[in-house]
Amino acid sequence: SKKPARVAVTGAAGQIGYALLFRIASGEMLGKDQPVILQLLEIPDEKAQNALKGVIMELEDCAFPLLAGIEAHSDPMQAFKDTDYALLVGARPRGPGMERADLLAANAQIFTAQGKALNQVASRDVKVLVVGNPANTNAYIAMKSAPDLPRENFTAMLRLDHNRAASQLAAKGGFKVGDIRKLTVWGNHSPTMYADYRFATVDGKSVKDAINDQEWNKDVFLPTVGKRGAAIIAARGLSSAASAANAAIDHIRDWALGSKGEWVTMGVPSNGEYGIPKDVVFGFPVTTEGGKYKIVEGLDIDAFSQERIDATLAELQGEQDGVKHLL
Ligand code: NAX
Repeated sequence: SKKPARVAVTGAAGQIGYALLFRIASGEMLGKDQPVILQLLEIPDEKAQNALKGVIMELEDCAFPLLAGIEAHSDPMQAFKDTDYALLVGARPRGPGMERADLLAANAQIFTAQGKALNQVASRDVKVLVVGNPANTNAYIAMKSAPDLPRENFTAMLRLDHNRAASQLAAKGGFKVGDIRKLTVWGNHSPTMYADYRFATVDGKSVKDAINDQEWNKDVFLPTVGKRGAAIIAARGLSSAASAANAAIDHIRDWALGSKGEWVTMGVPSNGEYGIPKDVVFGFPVTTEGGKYKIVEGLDIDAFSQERIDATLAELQGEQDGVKHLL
């Protein structure tokens, strides 16, 4: 049987963690033949560590055949030791009266420390997914703090936005959601993201032509996808967790096991594609194969799309400028 993969998850006692860990342990992320060792990180706070113990008890009680080990940690240097995958879910949420700059600074501290720890102790091939917000900027900070690891191994989660967009399109066009191909979301994981279905197809036919409604795109689709997180908070009283965990599973599964030629959306450091400055962690359409992703190049960017891409890029650069002095 296969050698177990080491999977580190931060924020493991949080709500996304609770929706995520059981699916990783059951083989939904890395395959039904791939044993995993979970290396779980929580803050040292007693309440968080106790909650983590409870989650671990439940993981044990599932008797997952693929779960080859579980570790609880409060120090990233231990949690990231030899890890093959790092899902950075834990982050500092915005507290009452907290300014945006404070939020960026608090997260910069977390992701600088975690980037440094990954740099020192993780597998040299570690695949990193940042879920904790602001996800793109946190991924950028971790990447910059880990100069000895390949920069392309640091990614941010745009997959929830991608999946939300797919679901809205399916409802509008009467498609099966699983039949939609070549959809993407450009930019920042924030309401400025640009979900783009100009290239999307169902059974080889254009989704844009089938819907043929630019007003709906601009006035309904983009705001609905962009504000979906807020709509879920308003309805549930809690932020999206199961759908976020599901997107994290999709992201890593496709990266590790391949997308078989299909496009998926990942937030990845730019190499200059589409005029996005190098190293900005940006949502792009990618295809994946053999554990590597490749940005889909050569797509036509029309005036409307360029405007949207510029806006989400400007927001991201503002975030990056806000943390540069901390790196
Ligand atoms: P919770 O507050 O339920 O859980 C977060 C957990 O992280 C807590 O248990 C906390 O103790 C822990 N934590 C905080 N700092 C840590 C650190 N330095 N090291 C280890 N653990 C730490 O939040 P949850 O709902 O699980 O959301 C987690 C993060 O995902 C948030 O930042 C949230 O904004 C972000 N999201 C990102 C999404 C995306 O698409 N990229 C969508 C969903 C979600 O909103």
